Amino acid sequence: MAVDLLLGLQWGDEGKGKIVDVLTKNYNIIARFQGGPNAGHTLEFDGHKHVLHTIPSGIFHEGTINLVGNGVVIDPVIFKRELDNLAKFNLDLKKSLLISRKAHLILPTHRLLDAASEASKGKAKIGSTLKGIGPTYMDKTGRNGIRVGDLELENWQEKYRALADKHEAMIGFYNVDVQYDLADLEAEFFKAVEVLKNLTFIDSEEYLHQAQKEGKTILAEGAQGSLLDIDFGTYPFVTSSNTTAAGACTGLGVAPGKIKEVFGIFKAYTTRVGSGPFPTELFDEVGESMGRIGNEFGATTGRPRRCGWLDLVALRYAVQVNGVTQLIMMKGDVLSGFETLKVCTAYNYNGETIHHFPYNIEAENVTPVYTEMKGWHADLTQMTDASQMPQALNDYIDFLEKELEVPIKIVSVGPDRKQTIHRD
Ligand code: 2SA
Ligand code: MG
Repeated sequence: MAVDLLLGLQWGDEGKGKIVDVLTKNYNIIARFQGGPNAGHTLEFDGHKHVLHTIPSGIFHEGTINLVGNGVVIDPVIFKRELDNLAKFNLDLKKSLLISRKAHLILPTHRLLDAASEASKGKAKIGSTLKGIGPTYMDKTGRNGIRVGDLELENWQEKYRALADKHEAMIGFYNVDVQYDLADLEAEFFKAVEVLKNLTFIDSEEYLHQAQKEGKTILAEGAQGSLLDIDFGTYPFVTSSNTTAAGACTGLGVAPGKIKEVFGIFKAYTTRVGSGPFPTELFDEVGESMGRIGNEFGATTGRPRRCGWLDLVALRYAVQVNGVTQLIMMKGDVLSGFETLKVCTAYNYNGETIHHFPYNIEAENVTPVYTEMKGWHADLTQMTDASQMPQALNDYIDFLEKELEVPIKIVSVGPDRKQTIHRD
């Protein structure tokens, strides 16, 4: 049985959480493969809004198994908070939420190191979510990390102490003002670890292997977006994991040949939160209205997101790196009411027109080349069928499909589960 994959094609916040929730009925298992509590996956149904950070977005469906894969980094403190928020749903989490023993733990000192590193960079800061993501992945690749499976061993606290002490010394080296009370943070951490230990830890690669043999359907859920990938994103303004398709293989232990559909999600425009290049960013009232109408604020940090036109150079690159087989367009409803829409189809790069995503993207060397399209005025949010969509929206979609050479199968017209139009 194959594994399908769902990932963001821009700088995150494309709406992965909503679509995983919509697609969950087709799958037995939803598995997160990278990132951690830097993610904010927002789901809306029955008039309620839920933000998930580490827990996979299939959690509200009875009978679905939700797996936190080995490629994920877990902060027990935030995880406990997520569990507390789920308490009112009476879910059987011991059964429906499984955690890979090989997933790494975010320690309180990883968060402090993130803060110290950002403070030391001044204006050049990454604009991280300050959740300790970078330092935790550094300890993973530096072979110093503490993993979920270690919590089952007798001596894990010794390992913890040694690592936390080293981190404290490192924080000192940054020579910046980071205020903290480690005793308090640790008390909270150890309490949360005990809660985490009540859940089911598994050898997840083996579990997924068996599940595939039994014909179970699996959806791998990505976090952040392809342009934040540690290898293919706008480095150094990226996150510290592989957010692209390959990350699902290493983050779950699934072989490349087992991956079938790759669902690529994008917004009908573009947003970015945190620092880094963004060629189609708008600094005028158009960008401001996208942010206001689209309610563009970080789901984890509450930071306002930067907004701009759709960038097909970047999107084509993401489609290519991921091998996207089906596209899903989000937030078309936010563009309702604009007289003209612009879509970037190429870059003017150091005086030359290019169609690929270049190595060095900085405001001074990239000017987007735009194609203008007619906007639409209809309110899309009540639409349920493709036949109701205005002609200008159909033209917009046709244009994108031609440029990207991949069909757009779903158009989302609002945050609710029900505001989802399937196109065949
Ligand atoms: P980090 O914390 O080390 O991963 O930050 C590195 C960069 O990655 C960006 N990043 C994100 N971008 C968009 N959405 C993310 N999740 C939250 C959300 C973000 C929030 O869903 O809104 O609430 O601010 C996410 N996570 C990481 C980050 O902005 C840095 O540019
Ligand atoms: Mg998000």
